[in-house]
Order: sequence, then structure tokens, then C-alpha cells
Amino acid sequence: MNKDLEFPENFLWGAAQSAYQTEGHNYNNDWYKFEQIKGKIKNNDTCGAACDHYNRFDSDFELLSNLNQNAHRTGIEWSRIVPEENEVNHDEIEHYHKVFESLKKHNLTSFVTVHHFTIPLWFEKKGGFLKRKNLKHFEYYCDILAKNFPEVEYWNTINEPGVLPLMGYMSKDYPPGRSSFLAFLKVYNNILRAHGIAYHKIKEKNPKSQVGIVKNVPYFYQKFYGKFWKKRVVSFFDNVYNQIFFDLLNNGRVSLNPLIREKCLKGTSDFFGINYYDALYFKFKLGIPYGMDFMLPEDTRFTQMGWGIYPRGLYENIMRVKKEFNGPIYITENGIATLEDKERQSFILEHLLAVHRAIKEGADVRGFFYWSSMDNWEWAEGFEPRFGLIGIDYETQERQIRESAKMYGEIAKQNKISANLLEKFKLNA
Ligand code: IFM
Repeated sequence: MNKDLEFPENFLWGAAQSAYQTEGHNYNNDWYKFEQIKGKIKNNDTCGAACDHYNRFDSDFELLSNLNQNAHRTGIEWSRIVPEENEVNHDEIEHYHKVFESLKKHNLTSFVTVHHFTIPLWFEKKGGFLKRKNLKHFEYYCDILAKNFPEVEYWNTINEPGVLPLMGYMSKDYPPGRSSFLAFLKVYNNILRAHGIAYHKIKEKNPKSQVGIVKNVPYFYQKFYGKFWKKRVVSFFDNVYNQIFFDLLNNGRVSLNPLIREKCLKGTSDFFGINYYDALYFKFKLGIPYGMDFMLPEDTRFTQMGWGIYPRGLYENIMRVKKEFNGPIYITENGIATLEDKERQSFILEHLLAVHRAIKEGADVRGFFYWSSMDNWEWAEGFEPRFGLIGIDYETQERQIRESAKMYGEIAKQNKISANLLEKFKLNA
């Protein structure tokens, strides 16, 4: 028999998005350039006007607030604020002031991301994050944000620090489309340093803002690996991709990566943001790992992205962060790309159950942000995947409130998942 599942008082219920994926009309960064190359993006889509959120942010926030959300995660586009080296665009600073005012007006607690994959073209020309000496330009950008936006309540430094190095410098799926292990390592290291820079710059000017890292924590599914050797391999990759962040925040050094030993990274997160989507497993031939897949047990359901749905991984990840990181946790992204909104509703409920279980077992989770507030630009996958609580018609820019948005809004309003809802979806806590 199900009971209502209450969430802690003052729990933040929101949705997440990034600047580039929703704003539209961004023509001065590496992604814009990358999209113009035929074959790089699915269906040769280009981001263009995206959701035209740049012009519609106020009415979009009104929709989210009417859906009972009380927090919102968005981002700032670096190439708007610093369009050329050492040049600040004050009109764009004004624009983002209006964005944050609008969040406030709609009672949405602000979570703002400093860096979410895109870099200005001038920064790319200088070698981007590949060159350590370029970090001074990132510092300049952070300084401008810190000086100009004291109204932001929560800052996210770098969105998913491992993704740009991996997708841009190993798998070639993101700009600059390279494949070099050495470049990957350098960029990874510099992005971790950039996280430290953003943290210190913002705290120096706004000691009261809460600043934290947002890390995608894929769950490396272990069940298939009976053999000692395979287990070691999986845990090695888990260390490289996940564990190093805890070492970094706890000790300012990364044992697996001797290049990173910087005291200034110690303690640089007031909270830990978890992005969670899926579980992965390694494929082995003759004991040698040769690839990764999303497939899990036979009854696994898949998303439009081909990702296997595994809510338990979110629970496991929260419990791991609880053990390794001493501070509040926010689920800064969790969501599904699907054309079936019923599937989105189940996904949300199943993952919220996982969050609730972790809270019940002592995890200090203070908020949940569904990815994404609205359908948007899904990088190399273009516009095909539909992640949104709000559907977008890209021809007309019409917004369509999905049933999942209303269901999520009811949960947010009541600050609980009702027993009736669980029954309706045949779920047990
Ligand atoms: O759309 C992305 C987002 O930019 C970062 N996290 C994962 C999302 C879904 O792929």
C-alpha cells in the first residue's frame, strides 16, 4: 500500500536549460561555426533561432512559474558578454539583468551556469581550453560576471567538465572535432582549473552566493562483471570519470592524474550538482575493453537518445556523493528525450522515487531540476530529441504545455508525490 511521499521543506522544484540551447541568435561561438560544416549535426540542423528564448524569456518564466516551479537553472552565453578579446558588451549585461529580474519576479530561485560547452570564436582561435595560458581570458569573463551579477543566488561553474574534453577532443562529436588523447588530457585539466577560477572569482566578489560544480555522473553498471580483472577495468574508468572530482574537491589533487595538483581546487564547491541520465556498461573481447554501451538487462526501456533508463543509478549516485562530499546536493539535470509524454511522466516519477529514497536514507538533496524546461537544441543531435516539459513548434515558436509538465507541477505544488499518482502509474515506493 503506497503512502504520500513528502519532500523536505523548502525543496527546490525547477527545470534546467542552457543559454545556447534555447536563446537562439548566437553567431559568435564555436558551435555556430561547427554547425555550418555539413555532416556534423544530425539532419544538418543549425541552431539558428532555437526557442527564441532570448526574446521570450519573460513569458517562458511565467509559464514555468504558473506550473508551480520555484527555481530555475539557466546560463549565460560567454560570447555575448565578451564578444571580442577584452571587450565587454554592456547591452548584453543589461539583457541578463532583465533575465534575472524576471526570474525574481516569477519567484524562481536562480541557478546560473557560467560555462556550458560553448566558447567565443576569438577564444577558439587562440586555442581555447587547450592552452593553459588562455585561462586568463576565462578569468576575465568570470570577473565580469562576478562584478555585474550579485543578484544570482546559485552559480554553476562548469557544466559537466568531462564532456567537452571527451566529445570535442576524443570522439570528435563537438567542436573542435579533434581526436587526441593528449589534447583531451590537457583540456580536461584546464577545465578543472577553470572551475577553480570561477569559484574563487565569484566568491571573492559575492561571498554569499552559493557556487558549485555540476557533474554528469554516469552510472557504470557493474553487474555483468563477475571477473576480478573486468571489475578493475570498470572501476579504473569510473575513477577517471567520476571519482577524481571528489579527490579534487576534498584534497585539491587528483591521484590518477598527476598533472592536477592544485591546492586552489580544494573546497571549491558549496554544493554538488548531479546530472544523471543513464547507466553504461563496458564491452570486452578477450578481457580487453573495446567500447561502451547503454544496454542493460533485457527489459530496459530506451530514450530517443538511445540511453537505457535506470532510475536506481540516480539513487546510487546520490548515495555515493553523500559519502564522498560533505555538503548539499542538487539534482541539476535529469530528464528524458521522448515522443511519448506518458513515458516522460513515468521517467520523472521513477527518478523522483530514487531521490526520495536517498533523502529518506539521509542524503541532503535540496532540489531537483528536470532537463529540460522546453524542447531545445540537443547539440550534435540537432532538434530531433524532445526533452521538454514544454513542447516547441520550431516553425511558429508556439509553446505547448505537456501533461508531464502539469504532473510535475502538481508534485511541486504539494511538495510530495501522492499515493494516488503512484497507484496510477503502478509504482511502489
Ligand atoms: O542537452 C544536454 C545538456 O546540454 C547537458 N547535459 C545533458 C543534456 C542532454 O543530453
